[in-house]
Amino acid sequence: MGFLDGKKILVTGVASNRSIAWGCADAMHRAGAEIALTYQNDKLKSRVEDLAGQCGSNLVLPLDVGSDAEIESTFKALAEKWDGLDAIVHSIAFAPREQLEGDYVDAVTREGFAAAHDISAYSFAALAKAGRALMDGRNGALVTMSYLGAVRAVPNYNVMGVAKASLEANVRYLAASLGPKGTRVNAVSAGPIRTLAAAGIADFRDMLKKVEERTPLRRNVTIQEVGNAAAFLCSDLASGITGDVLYVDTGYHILG
Ligand code: 0WD
Repeated sequence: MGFLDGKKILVTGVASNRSIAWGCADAMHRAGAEIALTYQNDKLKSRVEDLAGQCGSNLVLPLDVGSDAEIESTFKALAEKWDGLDAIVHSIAFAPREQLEGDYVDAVTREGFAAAHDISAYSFAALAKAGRALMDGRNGALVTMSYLGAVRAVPNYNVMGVAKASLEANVRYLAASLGPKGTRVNAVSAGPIRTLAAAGIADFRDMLKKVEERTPLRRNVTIQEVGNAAAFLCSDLASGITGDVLYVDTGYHILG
């Protein structure tokens, strides 16, 4: 018996076996869930199909959240395979690389700001909207991935931190909006993890080292640990939790 037995979960944002989304899919599969994965573009297709196979799934769909038409067709394709959906994991972020280094005021541009907010924050609401019909009446859950830069000015994180603040506000507004239908909405705020997306942040290695030296548990978090927390939030064990941000960062956020 797994605590996600019988649940159907759509996991977005798998780009490699280092992706946080992969940690989520793997943890959820081990807890008994049936998994569908999405890939952003054709370059990632075969890699994501391989990973889906490792969690017992052959349901792999294209999804670029920058396109409304693609969001619509992904959920249409999902509805042809599944009669309902219990949870969506949103593990997607993007900002132009030049936004993620140096002084915030120097780096930020109208275009960079818009792109970061569109792909990293609006897309969560867009998935909630598109998935609503399939999730209706199932006491489902939405989970997204945030970072401490949403609430603190973290060097080099810049406009991505502003977009994460928007994402966390999105969690609260979506929770208020979808709660009456029984759908819960939460975020996991993960500590830094070396992934493809993290490689775009200047001095990321220093960030990992600084966390390791200071954080209460004296080590960085893993995608397995983030995946386990996301699995819990998607499960009935978390039935009383919505609109919240759960820190999975070996305790770093409590430090002064
Ligand atoms: O330290 C970290 N790695 C942390 C990441 C700490 C705290 C939070 N996060 C967040 C990220 O901001 C993101 O929201 O976790 C989420 C997942 O990030 P990740 O696992 O660190 O990164 P990665 O494995 O690169 O997956 C993110 C993927 C993209 O990968 P690349 O590197 O190719 O940009 O998001 C996907 C894409 O596959 N993505 C999109 N998917 C659909 N449509 C789009 C898009 N337009 N843009 C990016």
